[in-house]
Amino acid sequence: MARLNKETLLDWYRQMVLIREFEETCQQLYNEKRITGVYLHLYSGHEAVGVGAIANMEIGKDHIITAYRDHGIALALGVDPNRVMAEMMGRVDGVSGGKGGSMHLASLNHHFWGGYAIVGGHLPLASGIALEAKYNETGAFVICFVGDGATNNGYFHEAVNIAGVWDLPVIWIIENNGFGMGTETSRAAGNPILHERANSYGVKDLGRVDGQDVMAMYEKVNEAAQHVWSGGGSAMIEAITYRYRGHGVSDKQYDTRFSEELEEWKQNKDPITVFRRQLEEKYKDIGSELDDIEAAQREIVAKSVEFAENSPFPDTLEQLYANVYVEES
Ligand SMILES: Cc1ncc(C[n+]2csc(CCOP(=O)(O)OP(=O)(O)O)c2C)c(N)n1
Repeated sequence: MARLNKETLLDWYRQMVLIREFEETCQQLYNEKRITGVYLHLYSGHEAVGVGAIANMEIGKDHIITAYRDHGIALALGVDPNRVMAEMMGRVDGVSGGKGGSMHLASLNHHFWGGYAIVGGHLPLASGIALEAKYNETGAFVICFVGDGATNNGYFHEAVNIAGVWDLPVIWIIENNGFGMGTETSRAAGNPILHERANSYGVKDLGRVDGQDVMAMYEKVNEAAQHVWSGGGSAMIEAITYRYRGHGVSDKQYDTRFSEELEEWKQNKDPITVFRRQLEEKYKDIGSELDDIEAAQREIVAKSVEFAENSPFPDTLEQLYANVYVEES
């Protein structure tokens, strides 16, 4: 369990601000055609979910895997923002050599296994990674993020079931942001209380958590980690959160279609504002420290853009084929 002292809490604040700043910069770069492609799925609004969950991990020991809304996860793990931004721009210094782009971030050192574009496709991998950890008795667990929409995909049911059968050490975190693309959760799920699906597969159902509150998120995932550490196997959490941007950058209708609801979340439940308020209540005169943190993150993101733009595209044959095929031995 992390020591919840001032230093730790400030670090969580730093991570959340870094993610927001990074994502909003990516949106701007996309508008300016400095980041290209059809897909770019931003994490703005979800920051407390990723940061609160990851705070429970021993980085480099425990494992983590997610879908295509992956930039915030990489940053919260401590992957270098320069290399993440370079990947956004398809440059050779990107974390995946510029060949993965926004949806395929990964980092071996951080045990961050991606970044998957196929909805639900990463879920069986989560169970597989957990099987390795259990078989080799590494003591590691796997955090697997899954969107509300992806819980309706067959992979979800197969992967959670096998995790239930074999008591695999996976913490399933459903990021329920209310939408799968433009479809509201309640219109796509027969039972929209998504965490209850755990019960069908013998997985510990830890219920819902306020995904806008990083402290609540940290504590809930800690409860899941205790369950896994005690040998109880898999656990499931449903984090209620909200997506500030459309499904991806090419989703042009979202802001106008849901403007009132969106504004309500931004005004009253923003994860960074909520946490700032909590910190200001706990520590007197912390305001200027928080302002300094914000300015520093703006600077880091601005530098990452510079770094990325100075990095070349992968255009030699060696660069293009590297890490694509495994050579037969
Ligand atoms: C197998 C498959 N089916 C459909 C799609 C198209 N698609 C991409 S994202 C998405 C919605 C997923 O929503 P959710 O799991 O709630 O994640 P969120 O985008 O809200 O984070 C769909 C249908 C896909 N990529 N893969």
